[in-house]
Amino acid sequence: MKIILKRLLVFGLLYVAMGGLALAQNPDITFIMDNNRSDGWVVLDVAGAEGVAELRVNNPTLTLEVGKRYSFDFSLVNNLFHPFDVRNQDNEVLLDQGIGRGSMERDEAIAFEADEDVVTFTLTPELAAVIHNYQCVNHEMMVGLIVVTGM
Ligand SMILES: [Cu+2]
Repeated sequence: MKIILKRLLVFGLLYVAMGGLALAQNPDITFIMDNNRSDGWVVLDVAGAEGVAELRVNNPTLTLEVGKRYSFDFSLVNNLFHPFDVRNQDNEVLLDQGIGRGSMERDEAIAFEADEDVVTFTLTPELAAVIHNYQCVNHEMMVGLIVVTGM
């Protein structure tokens, strides 16, 4: 009887742990991105939140909330021409879609993931404290501010 209970407990804990991990990897909010030639980033739509970016204008300010997990969907963007990154106020790269030079990419809590179509990260308090703008690596004009709420 005791063994059965222990097994149930172990499986229960495993189940909870794996559920927690899966949840941590799913974005709360997804920005569907496009580019207006090399003039600007454009947000076509946002899933999971409202009023956090003006849609279909160049380089809208993005409002992000501490603790949420964010995805940026670049399925419609050629990322070879328009690689995305996130920077601090001193223009230093924090998270980088392209070649992995961002200084906060290895932070486990941020759980940064990137490929040619999607960039995903969790806005931890540490990241929120320094995040400032999003930028196309190749085009100076493609830059927009990031505003943080919930600090
Ligand atoms: Cu670009």
